[in-house]
Amino acid sequence: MSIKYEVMKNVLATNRLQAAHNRDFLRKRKIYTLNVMGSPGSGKTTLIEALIKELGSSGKSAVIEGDLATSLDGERISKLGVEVFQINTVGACHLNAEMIHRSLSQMDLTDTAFLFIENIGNLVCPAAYDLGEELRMALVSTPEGDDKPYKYPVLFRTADLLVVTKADLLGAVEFNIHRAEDDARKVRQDISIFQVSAMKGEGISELAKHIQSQREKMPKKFP
Ligand SMILES: Nc1nc2c(ncn2[C@@H]2O[C@H](COP(=O)(O)OP(=O)(O)O)[C@@H](O)[C@H]2O)c(=O)[nH]1
Ligand SMILES: [Mg+2]
Repeated sequence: MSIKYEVMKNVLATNRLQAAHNRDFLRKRKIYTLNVMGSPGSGKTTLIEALIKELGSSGKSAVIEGDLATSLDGERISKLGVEVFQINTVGACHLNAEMIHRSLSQMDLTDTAFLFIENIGNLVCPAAYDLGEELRMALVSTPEGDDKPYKYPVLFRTADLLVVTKADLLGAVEFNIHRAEDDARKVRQDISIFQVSAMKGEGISELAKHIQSQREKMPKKFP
């Protein structure tokens, strides 16, 4: 019993060290990094595409795409002309800091201002792993149901931002936006909340402005 506990503790401690190293590397280059988490189909790739376009005038973006298999999302994103690195975890249900470290060493990040990391689609495993990001973004799409922040508290407790996606479907599905927001604030009092429809372009400029302003607050000096 205690042996299993020790193993998990060591895995997370090693991940934390690697994440701190990634964070230093990225901060030194003033690259603002976002860890995008949510269920499969919650709209992660579509939101990243919309944000890259919206943020275009504020700086270059790059993307690390995490998927179990295929490079479908990586190919989608690369059509926008940005640097993309596709990771296939071959079964693992989350990205870890070592995977990000290896990706960073193979990417051209010259003049990159924003780095989006699309995590593996689920609301459980990614929560435990710091990747070295500045901002943790948790997505809930309206068709998934408003109970997700209550049912998956660990993810929302560690998230800085709740993004309710597919807001254009609010009238068509039963999703109580107040319940989702209240539950998210119960697990993380200071969570910022945005409602967007990447399909209709609604809420994207507000979210992009928030990301830009957070980047400006990044620490300027490092040891
Ligand atoms: N109605 C609606 N559908 C969306 C929106 N954003 C994404 N989708 C659709 O949701 C599906 C999954 O989107 P995708 O971005 O691939 O999700 P991911 O698996 O989380 O990366 C696709 O069919 C998208 O067209 C939105 O704002 N509104
Ligand atoms: Mg995707």
